[in-house]
Amino acid sequence: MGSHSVEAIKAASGRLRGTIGESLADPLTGALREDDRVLLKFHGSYQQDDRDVREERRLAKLEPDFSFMIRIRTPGGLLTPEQWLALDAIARAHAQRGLRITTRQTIQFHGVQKHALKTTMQAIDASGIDTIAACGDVNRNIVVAANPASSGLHAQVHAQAAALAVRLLPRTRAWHETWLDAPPGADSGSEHEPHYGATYLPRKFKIGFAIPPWNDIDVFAQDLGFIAVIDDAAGALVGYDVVIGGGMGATHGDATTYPRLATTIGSITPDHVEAVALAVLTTQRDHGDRDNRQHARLKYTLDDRGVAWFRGEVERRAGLTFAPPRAVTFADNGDRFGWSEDANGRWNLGLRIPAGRVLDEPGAQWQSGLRAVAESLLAGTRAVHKHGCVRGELGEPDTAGDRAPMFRLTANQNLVIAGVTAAQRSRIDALLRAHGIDLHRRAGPVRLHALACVALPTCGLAMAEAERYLPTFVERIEALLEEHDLDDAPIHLRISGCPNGCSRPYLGEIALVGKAPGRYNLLLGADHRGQRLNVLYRENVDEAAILAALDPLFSLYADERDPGERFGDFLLRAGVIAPPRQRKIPTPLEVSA
Ligand code: SRM
Ligand code: SF4
Repeated sequence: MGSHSVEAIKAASGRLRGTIGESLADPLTGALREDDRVLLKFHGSYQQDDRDVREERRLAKLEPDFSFMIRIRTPGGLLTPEQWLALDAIARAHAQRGLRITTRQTIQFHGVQKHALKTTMQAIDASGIDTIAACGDVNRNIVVAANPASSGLHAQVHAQAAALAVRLLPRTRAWHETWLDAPPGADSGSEHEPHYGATYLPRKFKIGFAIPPWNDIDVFAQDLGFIAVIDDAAGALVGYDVVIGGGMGATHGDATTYPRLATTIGSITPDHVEAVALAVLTTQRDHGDRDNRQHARLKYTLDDRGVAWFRGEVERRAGLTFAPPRAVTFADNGDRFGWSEDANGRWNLGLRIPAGRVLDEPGAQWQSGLRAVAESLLAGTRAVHKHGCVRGELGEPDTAGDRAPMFRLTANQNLVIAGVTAAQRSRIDALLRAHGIDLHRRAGPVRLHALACVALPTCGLAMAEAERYLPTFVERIEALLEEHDLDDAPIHLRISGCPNGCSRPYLGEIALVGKAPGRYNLLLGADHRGQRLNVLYRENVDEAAILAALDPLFSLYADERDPGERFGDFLLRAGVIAPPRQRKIPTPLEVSA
């Protein structure tokens, strides 16, 4: 659907209501009307169909096997054990394929039938969560460094992100009226949208908060990123470096679309986060391309207008002048696995969930195992932690939120079971072992860090498998690495089923980007810090060709790497790959030029 029609649908929608109610009530089809499909995204849901049976049903003259994906909104990925249990129950009652932890720290349900959409939304609401603005041309789920053990200032950064998430919510009550049958107000259909206006943003908009040295949210892939600047001596959060214009999406064969690392535009004190976020968002709202959705993300506005213009516009709107940035270097953009202790003396477990899919499988009962963990945490803490995590919040603003047991989703599709006592820790270990889901103890580094987007069978844009191919491909890579005595090499692998880049593949040391069934572009040489893009190495190749291309490179790496040198960095140093077009984040000097 072109930009003009999407813009027209938004404008005529009565603040995102459209005729979704009538579409839902139509018993003759499992689908929604076309315009309502566009609007449904703003409510956190996508109409999809099972692509595995699409052709078979077409031949049988049946309509596609329609169902809906629902994405909840969990700023910073924070869920109480009660909420985890509620979501688990929803998945079993109304969805297929369990729960799916996404690369933006939230959960998706797949396979919800049209007739069950409303009940499912109501069940989500009853758990104190909603799906407002989880998709659509608005600010999406805000991602925040996931592990409380990453910094003593973790809770403070989370609280700030939480406040921003609430501030940037659309004001329309369309979600409440459509799904909860809330009575219309006097202004229903024409609510004042102070930040968005009647047509919302030209495109999706993404914000992330990183806490160095960990870049587990890939801050340079965000439209707007805040990198915490911490005075270690004082143990204080002194500000944020602000980065803008990151994004992964591209289209095969269209050089006007490209992945881009965010550019650092300056530094601010913590009290300016909201003003800067609003200034960046409204600059993009007013100047982003509303004629061409392929060119509508902030990264293109920034490249078209120039960094100096954009920064000036943000300074004017926010009423401040940026200080020079600190230009932080990160240590790693993966998650950390296993137990670590945080500043509150609580234990946090980084738990690997392959491709984020929480589902019982032979030998690994992810869904039952995590349910058992949540139940056991609840049994121990019901007395002290009875209110749960209210929608839009990230726990209490003080450090109490970090002391209560929580399920923290990571932007690498994993889970941190957070804030537990030493006694709870051993109980959790036993439960994970009993359900065969203690992968963090058993898996090699490639398996631990690999990401794959959903792709087939639900994603309408997938050109090749990703999530379903990950286990096979990881096995092949592990076997090849073993032949070169590289079993311990912590190489970051990312697979996407198409160039939109939902697993942020352009930041993988090895990445496959789907081109056609069984065929991928092979990209190599990003760093492991999320600060350098990879480059195309082989185009449109199958598995045999991918492994044949990697075999000599692993051999070279085994023989010639410097101590501790990572695979992506080695490929660049050894001249195997040319420097990527946008090789690194610009230095402050380059920014001001
Ligand atoms: Fe994504 C579209 C899944 C993170 C870039 N993404 C889609 C859709 C909704 C397909 C569609 O439009 O019909 C996919 C639904 C598949 C399904 O069956 O569930 C989809 N994206 C996902 C998730 C579930 C991937 C995952 O395996 O975890 C992630 C959900 C995030 C969330 O919870 O909000 C997801 N998508 C991302 C990311 C990563 C990130 O945000 O850190 C990116 C790259 C960053 C960026 O935005 O540039 C990303 N998704 C896209 C794009 C390309 C946007 C662009 O600028 O061109 C599309 C296509 C589009 O918007 O037209 C897309
Ligand atoms: Fe679908 Fe492509 Fe995103 Fe994968 S990268 S989920 S195939 S849109």
